[in-house]
Amino acid sequence: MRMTILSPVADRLSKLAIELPSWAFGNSGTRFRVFPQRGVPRNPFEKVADAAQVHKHTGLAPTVALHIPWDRVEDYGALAKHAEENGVTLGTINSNTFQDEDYKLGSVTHSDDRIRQKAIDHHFECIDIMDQTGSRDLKIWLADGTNYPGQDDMRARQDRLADSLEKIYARLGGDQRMVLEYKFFEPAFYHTDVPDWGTSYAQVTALGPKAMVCLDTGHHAPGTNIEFIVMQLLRLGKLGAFDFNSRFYADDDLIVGAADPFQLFRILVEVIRGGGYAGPGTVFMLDQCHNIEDKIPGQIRSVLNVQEMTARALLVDRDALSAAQAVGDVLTANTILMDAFQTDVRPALAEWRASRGLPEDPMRAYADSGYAAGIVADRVGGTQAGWGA
Ligand code: AOS
Ligand code: ZN
Ligand code: ZN
Repeated sequence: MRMTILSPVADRLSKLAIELPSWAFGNSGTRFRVFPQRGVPRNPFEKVADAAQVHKHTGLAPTVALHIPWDRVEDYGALAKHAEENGVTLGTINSNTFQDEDYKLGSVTHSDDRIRQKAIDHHFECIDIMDQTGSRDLKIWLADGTNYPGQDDMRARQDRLADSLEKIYARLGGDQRMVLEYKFFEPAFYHTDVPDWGTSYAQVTALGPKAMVCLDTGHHAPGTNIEFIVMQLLRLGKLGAFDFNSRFYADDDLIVGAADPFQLFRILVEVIRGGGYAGPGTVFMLDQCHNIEDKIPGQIRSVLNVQEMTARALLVDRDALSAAQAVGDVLTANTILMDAFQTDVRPALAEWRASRGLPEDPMRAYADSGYAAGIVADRVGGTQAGWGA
């Protein structure tokens, strides 16, 4: 086996595991139009089956995240069993307090106790589901915020947020965790109640060790140094999860690494540097939508992009880098980093896959498998699952 480039990092590379979002497989779109695709899943069982295809061809995606109520089923034990039969397991449970009329002015931050309790109860339901699926993590992203200055008291909302999260946190089992995602805009545009990593960090730190921050790579202002935030959260022991995707303008939810592979590389360098790689502490999730491209190949491309940039980040010569940094050799230090980034690892990764009984070219293997034609033929009738279904 050659694999000369990757030999020194092959073991670490084999630890890469990426969690897929069930919603990436359903119909999706923008606020202008949803473009339905033929053969998309009609229910959570079919979403899990499609996600399993990604793992089958790449060996990189052993878990699937669910979104409640989109993925609500009668029997979560049956869904977990179905996942296992397909070679994957169920992962993070995502709560959803953004599609209910009651939450127009807020959910866990709402000034009306009835609505706030309803949002808290929804999270209790999510924790009950975690008990049945064996999931460890509850992911909370909130659409809460305001559109106009003066619309509501930001300070009071922050206090209600803390109180609600405390109640949800108290429900978590011994091995369960909560990850709190931040986003500085949309759907609220004047302020959001969890706009940035600092707010998420302050809130989860007040709760305790089972609460962590979730960093969605699409949720920052243009020009933000995301890898600095990664470094800081790992340093503080609070980077619980990533939502990986890529953006040109806003929360584009495009294929990770599509817009800026170098940024993905820089993020992964800091993850590895900070001890966040391949441990239980920091989950690598995707949060993407495939509005115009085919969904399963879109996910395959995404996990391969993460693998490729992980391989390059693992190749950074740490000893040489530290030595150059220690003597203030600016250009050598930068060259060491760029050498790793500019290494073409694709042929070595194809060999790496072959050595593990995986297809050298997962995109081609999926295309040749006939699965796509099979689901188009089989999944006729019924409502195609998508956002809100
Ligand atoms: C929203 O912008 C967030 O990224 C959330 O993670 C959300 O739950 C996810 O995008 C599903 O819509
Ligand atoms: Zn997200
Ligand atoms: Zn988002």
